[in-house]
Amino acid sequence: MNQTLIIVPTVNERENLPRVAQRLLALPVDVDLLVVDGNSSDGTAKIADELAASHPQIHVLHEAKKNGLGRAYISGFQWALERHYEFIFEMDCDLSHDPDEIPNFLRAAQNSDLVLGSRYTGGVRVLNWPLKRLLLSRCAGIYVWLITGMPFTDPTGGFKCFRRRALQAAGLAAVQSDGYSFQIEVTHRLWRSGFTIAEVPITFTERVEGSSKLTRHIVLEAFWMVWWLWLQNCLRRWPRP
Ligand SMILES: Nc1nc2c(ncn2[C@@H]2O[C@H](COP(=O)(O)OP(=O)(O)OP(=O)(O)O)[C@@H](O)[C@H]2O)c(=O)[nH]1
Ligand SMILES: [Mg+2]
Repeated sequence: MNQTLIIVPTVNERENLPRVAQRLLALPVDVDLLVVDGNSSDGTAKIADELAASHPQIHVLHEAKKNGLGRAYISGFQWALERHYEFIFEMDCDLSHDPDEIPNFLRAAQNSDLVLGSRYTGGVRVLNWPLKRLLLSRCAGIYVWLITGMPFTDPTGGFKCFRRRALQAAGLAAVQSDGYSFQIEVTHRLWRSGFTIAEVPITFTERVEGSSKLTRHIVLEAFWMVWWLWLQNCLRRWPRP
């Protein structure tokens, strides 16, 4: 068993999953892959099972239904904590996140509890997004900072690496949200408890295959969740002393 686990949630990622798996297995560092499939209707789960049957580094969790990104990651994190993984990644299965950037995260994770991939640190690195999506993402980051004080440039991003100790302390059972809000909530729980969080620059590319699962509900959930997080931190805009 490797020290590093890449958790990849999937809903209808038939075209992308084999490519993601192949890119991960070709990395210069050894990693395991956990696919958490939300009952895809396009055969993704079968592809995942076939990949797992031929590669001992690949594992699959099958959810009974599409439960949202947050639930998928929480199942994946619990699976990882029941085993001995030290570096536990979140990564999308749409190739928006470049697997070749994983070694940069691992380097930063030597001295951090959580490493966030950021599209916006030191300039904007987003390819093929409409201006509307880019503005939504940038405004979300500024909004999170204004309300909660959390100073990261890309708090809604979903390419990140947790150290085992951070996930153990994150109180996953109490996490409420999905989608972008899930990303903000888990990072906020660690930030307000004083964990060390680093950002590494990433380049984000709009998906070519499959379709986005972003909905209006996901955006609204994040809008309100930010206020709830500020309340949970006793109206403080800084970590607990
Ligand atoms: N298991 C599971 N996976 C999901 C669910 N919703 C989305 N995913 C997967 O989570 C990853 C991120 O979803 P995307 O649709 O790319 O959403 P996004 O990255 O927030 O939005 P875009 O920027 O538009 O791509 C993809 O690999 C999806 O297949 C879900 O409810 N359950
Ligand atoms: Mg995506």
